[in-house]
Amino acid sequence: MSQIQFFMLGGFLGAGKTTALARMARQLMSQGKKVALVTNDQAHDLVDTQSLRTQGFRVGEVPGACFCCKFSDLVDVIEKLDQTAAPDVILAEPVGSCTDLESTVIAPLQKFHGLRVSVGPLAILLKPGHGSKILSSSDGGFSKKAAYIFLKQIEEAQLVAINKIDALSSIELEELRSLLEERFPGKRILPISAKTGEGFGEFMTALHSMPYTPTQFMDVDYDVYAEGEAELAWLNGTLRLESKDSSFDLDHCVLELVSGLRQQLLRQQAEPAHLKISGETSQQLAVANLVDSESPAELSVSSGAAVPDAQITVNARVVADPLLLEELVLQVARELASRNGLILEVDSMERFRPSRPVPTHRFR
Ligand SMILES: Nc1nc2c(ncn2[C@@H]2O[C@H](COP(=O)(O)OP(=O)(O)OP(=O)(O)O)[C@@H](O)[C@H]2O)c(=O)[nH]1
Ligand SMILES: [Mg+2]
Repeated sequence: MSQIQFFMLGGFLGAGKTTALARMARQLMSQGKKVALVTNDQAHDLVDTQSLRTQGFRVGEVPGACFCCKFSDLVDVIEKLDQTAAPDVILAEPVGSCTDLESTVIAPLQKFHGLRVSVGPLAILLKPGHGSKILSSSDGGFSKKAAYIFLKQIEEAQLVAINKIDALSSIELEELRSLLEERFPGKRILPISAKTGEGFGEFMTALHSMPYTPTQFMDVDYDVYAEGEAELAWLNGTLRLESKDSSFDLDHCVLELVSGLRQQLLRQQAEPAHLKISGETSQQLAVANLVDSESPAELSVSSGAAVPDAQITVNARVVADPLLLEELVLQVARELASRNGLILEVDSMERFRPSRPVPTHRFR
């Protein structure tokens, strides 16, 4: 039996990991490979899983904590995918506020499951918006502790892909590259766009030609890491919207929700790391995103549909008090419902600060 190739693509919240994994999967599948994906986040009801499954991919999910703290769940998901889908390649997306992945996930996978799984290099996507601020020593809207996670992700990566170059001028890209080279000399850097595919061929070639090479394992101050993670409050909500008369525009609805929340967060000076809101029916999916306070809300998955009702899922990571975040989400949803003649029901609302990461394994 040939080994399953396992690639993990890290990077900060909203860097474009899910978008890139979908493109990677499509590219590998067009070469005749069987591909499965694994999503991971601190809570349940993940917009990423929904979005990838709607695109037709085989997706396993590790919800409830990061891969490092749920290592055996990750292994179970890999085994299940192996039995049910026999993939040649598994692409995995860790939580965007997670670091120390080499010593807690990559090296343990290789040591304990290296016969079945061939582990690729740890690659990350660099998020330009927050990245250029943090690398040029401003806080980027976060405290130094959350910025610490951002920098540690870069430090441990074998390959750093500057994503979203379609949205950067050549001067902005060169500035970002110089900041990276100055701070992390010798790091392999590639510019890509997960959205348009620019630079993707080189990125895929690099991933395949760079075997995972164990390092000394970087130092991580888990007190700072834990406080940085906790700063980024989680909110996971599921709501139902139903039209009082006929139907409503699903794309417009999720976009309006994200834009409304953006206004509220700006007012509160609460920096969003990534806010995702999906609208789903049995047939349709729309997803709107907000990746920082300076960018507008945008639609990443469009349904083009008018629907009588929909389930709305909110996944938010924001520097804010979780209770305030919940209040703002409910306020914006109520306002949207009353403006558009919709009935709003709140099915579930979970909000918390992620607890301290306690990895199952931590190789030193
Ligand atoms: N312009 C541009 N936008 C992109 C690109 N890649 C991703 N995006 C957008 O960035 C937003 C976040 O993308 P995701 O793929 O969900 O990011 P992620 O890293 O998976 O986010 P988390 O799972 O929350 O950590 C979405 O609105 C995407 O459409 C890109 O190459 N260019
Ligand atoms: Mg994602």
